[in-house]
Amino acid sequence: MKIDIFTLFPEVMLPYLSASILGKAQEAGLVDIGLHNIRDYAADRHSTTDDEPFGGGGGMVMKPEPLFESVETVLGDELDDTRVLLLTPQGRVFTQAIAWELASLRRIALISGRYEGIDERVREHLADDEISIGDYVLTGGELPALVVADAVVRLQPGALGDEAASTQDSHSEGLLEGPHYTRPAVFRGWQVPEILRSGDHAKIAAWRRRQALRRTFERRPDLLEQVDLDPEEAEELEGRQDS
Ligand code: JD8
Repeated sequence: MKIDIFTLFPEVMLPYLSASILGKAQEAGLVDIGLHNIRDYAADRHSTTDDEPFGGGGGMVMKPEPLFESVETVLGDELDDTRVLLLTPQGRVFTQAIAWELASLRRIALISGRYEGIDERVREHLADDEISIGDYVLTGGELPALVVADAVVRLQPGALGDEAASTQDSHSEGLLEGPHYTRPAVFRGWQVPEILRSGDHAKIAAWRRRQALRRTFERRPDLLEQVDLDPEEAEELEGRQDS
């Protein structure tokens, strides 16, 4: 898969892209991430990328020309075969389902904006889709682009070690994870649940499933609507409503 990122701050994104799972996946040849400085595609002597808003008001607006020029130059005749995504607070909220959808594409482009806003013609005529990573306000689209890249790259086949297999299996998908423990078995008097040390793998799997269901029910009941529960599980959670 190929991911191109367009930003005014490639130097702040590079260290994270080079380290982490994103760096490993690139070294393994699972993904090729291109970083492009939008300023390099500004036409004027001062490489201007922002300007005052038509109609007045505070703040600056990102100019359309450097954005169109950078994306069209880098993508060339692949523009039509690339999903161009704009990261903005007005986008549809990023979910694991969107991550899976993007992970299946051959090529995506992520546009990270800055300033108070982006010229509307970028939304209308350059981007295919607009994504927000959540309902809080950041100063720019760099962190959102890294978040999307991370979530998408870890879904590439072979991107993680064996640990991936267990968290990507359909069984636990859509649920919050239950508790995890490691050594020591007793820490400051706090015991690891006996069942996890019993060696009974069937019982352990059943316990983990119940823990995940309970935690999801307590903290994120909205998530359960998307999860396939078997009849016994549904009945047990039903019973919890009154307890
Ligand atoms: C891109 C500029 C800052 C946004 C005025 C200054 C995403 N979930 C998210 N929260 N925030 C962003 C985001 C914020 C951005 C830009 C993404 C470009 N800003 C602006 C509007 C209000 N501030 C985001 N994805």
